[in-house]
Amino acid sequence: MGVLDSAQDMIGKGASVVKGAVSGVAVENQAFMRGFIRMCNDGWLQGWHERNGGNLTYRMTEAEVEAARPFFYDNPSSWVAMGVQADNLRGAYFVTTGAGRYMRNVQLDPAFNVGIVQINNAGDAWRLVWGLKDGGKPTSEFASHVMNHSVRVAATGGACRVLYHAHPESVIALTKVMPLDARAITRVLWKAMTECVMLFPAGVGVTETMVPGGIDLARATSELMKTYEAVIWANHGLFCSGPDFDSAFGLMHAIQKAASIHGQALMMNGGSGEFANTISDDDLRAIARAYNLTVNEAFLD
Ligand code: 2HA
Ligand code: ZN
Repeated sequence: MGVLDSAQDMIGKGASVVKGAVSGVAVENQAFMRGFIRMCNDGWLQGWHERNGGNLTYRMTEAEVEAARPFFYDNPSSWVAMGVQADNLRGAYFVTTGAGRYMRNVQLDPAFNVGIVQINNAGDAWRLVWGLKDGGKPTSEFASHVMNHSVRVAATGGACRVLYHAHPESVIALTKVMPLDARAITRVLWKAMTECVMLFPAGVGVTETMVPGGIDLARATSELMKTYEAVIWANHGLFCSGPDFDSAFGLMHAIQKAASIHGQALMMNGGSGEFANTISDDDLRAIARAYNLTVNEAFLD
């Protein structure tokens, strides 16, 4: 082999080695993961994620799974039973925040704080294929997320991909002073600002005060999620769904803002909910008509 041949050989090898190293974009830099990381950080900056509060899951597309697959663990974790049967999520892959890990830290170290889990073909167990380094597990609300993904996937013909849980304070405060009734709370939120009925025309569901991370909370939420895109957990927070990060985050943001406006208006009004200027039921109907929305009539007077 001449010098030239050997040099060509080296370049050839070098090129293939380099190609191997860069043939895939690191999972942390892929668009779905950048969106996930950004949402965690945005929620932290909003003040919705004290300590390890809140959690986020995202159902990946097939193309995203294929782009991430070269970086999956050679040896995934063993299968862990979920105690949940999700027939329409068999074989699905989810990005999930980690139990006991902090939204605040996601941006600094995604592979420690976030993982990718695969659901088995029976639809009743998960295993870790990427991230959640050092023995991490999916969020304590993972059963709730999977059960609710299953319900929202069915309710939206497969459009729903994101479930987001946070502890927005004005929403939690609202549940201390209002009857825990979907109609009563939805009406207050719709009437806080004119955009609300457009953003959640079905209204929001509400649960009682329940044990966080428990199967009862998961079940109660998934019953409500057949109807609503968002469910308030009394004295705890809010659970929102959506087809993408922007809409799920936006829904959380809008409901929190509406609750905050209502609380401020009550304070300015000496605690009375009889406001000088309010949004009437006819106003709500006019908005729904103008934007061709199917508003939940049962929540209108
Ligand atoms: O992930 O918010 O509801 C921590 C929680 C549990
Ligand atoms: Zn919580």
